[in-house]
Amino acid sequence: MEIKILKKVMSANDAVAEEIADFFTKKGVFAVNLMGSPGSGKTTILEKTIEMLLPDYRIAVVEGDITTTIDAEKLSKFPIKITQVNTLPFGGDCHLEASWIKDAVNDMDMNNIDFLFIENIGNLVCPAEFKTGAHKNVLILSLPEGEDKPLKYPLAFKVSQLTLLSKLDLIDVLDYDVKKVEENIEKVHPGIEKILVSSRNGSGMQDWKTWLTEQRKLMFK
Ligand SMILES: Nc1nc2c(ncn2[C@@H]2O[C@H](COP(=O)(O)OP(=O)(O)O)[C@@H](O)[C@H]2O)c(=O)[nH]1
Ligand SMILES: [Mg+2]
Repeated sequence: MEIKILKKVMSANDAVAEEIADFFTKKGVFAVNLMGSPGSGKTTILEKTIEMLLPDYRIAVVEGDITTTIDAEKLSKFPIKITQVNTLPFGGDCHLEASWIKDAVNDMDMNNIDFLFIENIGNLVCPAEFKTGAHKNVLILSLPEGEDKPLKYPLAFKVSQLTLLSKLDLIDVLDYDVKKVEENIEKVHPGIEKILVSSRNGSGMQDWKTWLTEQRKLMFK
């Protein structure tokens, strides 16, 4: 019985996700869902990404957090549209549901927007289970989290099209094996793209920008 209810919830979410994905496609909005642990560097990457994409592209952001508007405030210095979604009023959920994204974008004028970035709630479990309507899922795994996380949290990697391995600048102080983490990612999602980045020293950030702009072109060619 319980399983039946869960399936219903999931399929209802999938239906809304499909509806808003179509809406984004019709509007020419390329929507990217950023997932990762708390502190993996999602907001900092978003900040650097917005800096790289402005003024050539028009940007909107949906910021997800259980509570607070801290991340949205960090991004408020940019000439972009931002809507904060807090899940505390809905019971403090650890993921964003498609219907909340729908409400959030209904509050923004999505005409003349090139990129929508969704910063999902920080964790490697629940966000992977709920489609948001984004065209692409990007998983951000920071080096300090360890090489084994793809094996422990496989779904987040399976549902993503790109892994950003973040905080590359810390590699020398960590006893970190890039080859090992890449092998572990390959085990759970063979062929997934991977880019090593650092928001601190900018390495890999041009490759990430190229990925975004190329994927957008492919979507709307
Ligand atoms: N060394 C280093 N620290 C970073 C990098 N990116 C983010 N941080 C730091 O990691 C912490 C968490 O970053 P934040 O962007 O808030 O992560 P979020 O919780 O995933 O949004 C902050 O103290 C950032 O300054 C990076 O590339 N290198
Ligand atoms: Mg954040």
